[in-house]
This record gives sequence, C-alpha cells and structure tokens, in this order.
Amino acid sequence: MTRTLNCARRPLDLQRPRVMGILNITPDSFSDGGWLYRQGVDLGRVTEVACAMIEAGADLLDIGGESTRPGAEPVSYSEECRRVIPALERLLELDVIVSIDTRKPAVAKMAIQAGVHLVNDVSGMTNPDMIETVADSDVAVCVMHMQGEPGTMQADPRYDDVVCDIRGFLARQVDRCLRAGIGLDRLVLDPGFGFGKNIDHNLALLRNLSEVKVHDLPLLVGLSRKRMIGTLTGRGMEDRMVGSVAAAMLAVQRGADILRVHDVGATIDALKVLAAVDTPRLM
Ligand code: HH2
Repeated sequence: MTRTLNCARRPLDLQRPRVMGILNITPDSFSDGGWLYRQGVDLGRVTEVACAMIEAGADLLDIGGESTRPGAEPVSYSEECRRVIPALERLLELDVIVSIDTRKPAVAKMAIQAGVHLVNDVSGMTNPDMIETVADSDVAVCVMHMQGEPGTMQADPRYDDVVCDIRGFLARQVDRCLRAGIGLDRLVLDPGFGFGKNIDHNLALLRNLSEVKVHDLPLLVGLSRKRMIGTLTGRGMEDRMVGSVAAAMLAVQRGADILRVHDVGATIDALKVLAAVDTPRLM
C-alpha cells in the first residue's frame, strides 16, 4: 500500500491517521457557514482559526469557498476565487498541508498556481478539465464519490449495492487518473458520506469502509457534524462533536487514513486513546 501521499512538495506520511481541519470561507456552509465569511473574508480570523487547528494537531487544512451541503446554490468562479484565494495564500505561509475544496478546474488551477498541495474534488474527477489540471501539476487529489448534484442529491438516492457501486466508481476514476499520468502516490479516495446517500447508505459505507478501498489507496472520510450524526444522536448542529468523533474513530478502525473534521482537538484526543489500544498501526 502507498503509505506516503505526495502532495506537491510535501509528502504526507500515512503510517498513522491524519487530521484535516475544515475552513469554510462561505456564508452558507451547513455547520460553520458565516463564521469566517460574512460581508467578505476575514483574513485575520482565518489565520487565527488555522493556527489554532495546527496547534491542536491538524496536518492538513481544507479550504472551501462553495458550500456543497444538500440544497446549496452553486457559486460563480469569480466569487469562489474571491473567497478562497487570498485566504489560501495566507494558509500557505503556515507549516501545514493546504487543500482546496473545489469542483471547478479553473479554481483548482488558480490554487495550484498559488502553491496549494492537494485538490479535494467532491465531483470525483468526473470533469476532464479537472483531470488535465491536476495531471499538469504535482499536487495530490482527493477523488470523492457523489451521486447527483448538491441541489438535489438527497431527493431519493438509490444504489444496487451502495458499497460495490461506490467502489466501482472510485476504481473507474482511479483508472482515468492513472491514464492521465496522475500516479497512485498522489491519489486519496473518499466514499463521500452524505453526498447522495441516505442514512442506511451512510451506515452501510461506514460499516464496510475497508471494502471501498481500491489498490489499497489511502481513504479520506468526512463525517463531521453531518446530518447522519444528527439523525443518530438526535442532536442539532452545535452538539454533534461527540457523535462525530465516535464516527471518525469507527472509520479509522475500518481503514480511514485522513479524517476531515471541524473539531480538530477532540479528534486528536480520541486518536491518542485509539492509538494506545490499537498499536502498532496507529502509534
Ligand atoms: N464534505 C463536505 C465538503 N467537502 N470533501 C470531502 N473529500 N469529503 C467530504 O465528506 C466533504 C468534502 C461537506 O461538509 P462541509 O464542508 O462542512 O460543508 P459545506 O459543503 O456546506 O461547506
């Protein structure tokens, strides 16, 4: 298995699970919208939050300028750039791997020119321009599965067999990336919890996460504060940290390598407990 993810000039050792902190520079993200962006981007606040996440143990920061929550409205290229590029430049001054969460090849290109290390594509490299953009660079890419589009994806998601279908999709996209010249050492996969999946689909995926693996590539999971956690715990958005951390630990036990989270410190604490019990993989 590839145990190092090559993120441009920064190799990420995946001998132990890593934490990716979420920074949404959006007015409307489902859990933290408007926190770092209201009338405009508050760069001071972004830096403060980023530094706190690094201090708490985040190895990666994922910055996004377009909400992909169910029902979200798409934003234009220029608006997305206006939101993320100045903040991205600020994050790149810090000692951390920086990821851009975007579906737009043109935004990814701007971010790559600015020096980003990883492109997090929630549309799973289905856009040929995105494949070309990443292939022309040395950044890593997260290939995520999504059924449908954010606006409508939760209407009535259906699968023959959710685990097989998603594994099949990821395998096809990995082949496309390999054919374009993006090596296995630059790929990380994500089943896309909540992206065109109901609670049963999400639970089946978490239960069988290890079966989603393709070529034994690293897996990234984003469960943090999602509706699934609310459904299982009966908690509102502001009270989903404990449920999110529990789900993240279950994911690690089933093979997750990178955890995309809002609550970095709490996730790191839980990983320490898990590492003490589940050695040697996690220490
Ligand atoms: N989830 C969200 C956004 N990007 N990327 C990956 N790879 N995996 C995920 O599960 C994932 C993701 C949605 O969460 P969030 O960023 O908190 O909200 P929003 O899309 O509303 O900004």
